[in-house]
Amino acid sequence: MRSSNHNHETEGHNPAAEVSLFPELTPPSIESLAEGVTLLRAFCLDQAPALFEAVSSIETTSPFRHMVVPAGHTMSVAMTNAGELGWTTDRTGYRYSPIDPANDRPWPAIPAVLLDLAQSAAAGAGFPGFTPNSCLINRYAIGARLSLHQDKNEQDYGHPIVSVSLGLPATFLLGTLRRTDTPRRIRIEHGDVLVWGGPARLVYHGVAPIAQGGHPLTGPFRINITFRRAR
Ligand SMILES: O=C(O)CCC(=O)C(=O)O
Repeated sequence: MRSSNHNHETEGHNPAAEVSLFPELTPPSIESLAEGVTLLRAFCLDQAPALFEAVSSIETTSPFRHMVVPAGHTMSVAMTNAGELGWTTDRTGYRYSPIDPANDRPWPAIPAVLLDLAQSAAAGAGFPGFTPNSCLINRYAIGARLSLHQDKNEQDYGHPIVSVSLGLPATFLLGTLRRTDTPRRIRIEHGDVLVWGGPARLVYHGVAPIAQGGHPLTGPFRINITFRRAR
């Protein structure tokens, strides 16, 4: 559920505020942000608790961890994976691996509720027949961020990227194919799904530091689930 912007704490201040005690459902909508970039607002709002539960089950086998990038610093975002191939980074480079380096076991399978969502969101954004085999889960605490980057570790850029957001809102930085262009700032909320592919598959993108807050489902976190066809 989307949390209300109204303040319930000022007793007798504004009778209309009572209405906000009953959270409104945001109607789903489709926004084209650029050629090949589609924002499906509130696309998975009603499934959010089941999606979060699926993330919790993955986390019991392959816990969130803060990975180290080749340049040597530790990422502020905590990550884990599901699927045949998981994205990892360490001092030696970025790669997809069938094995979780934290426990030397295969990553957990992608739960059906996540896979179905990825496929229906991709189809809704104009990419039917998407068959992801990699599901990267990013957990942002307050202040965590992801700097501007391209997703280039996949073998075939013909497949889109599907990115599901739960919990705290974020400012998504949507760049272009040129790193030097100033990215647009797009507000992404709980239940939104962003899909990019085709001519936009290699756009630079990132996430601004997560603002202070709390969410009824995820507490002090934003959870982002991205689906890719890695090979
Ligand atoms: O958290 C997000 O919204 C974006 C995640 C992302 O850019 C990535 O996993 O490459």
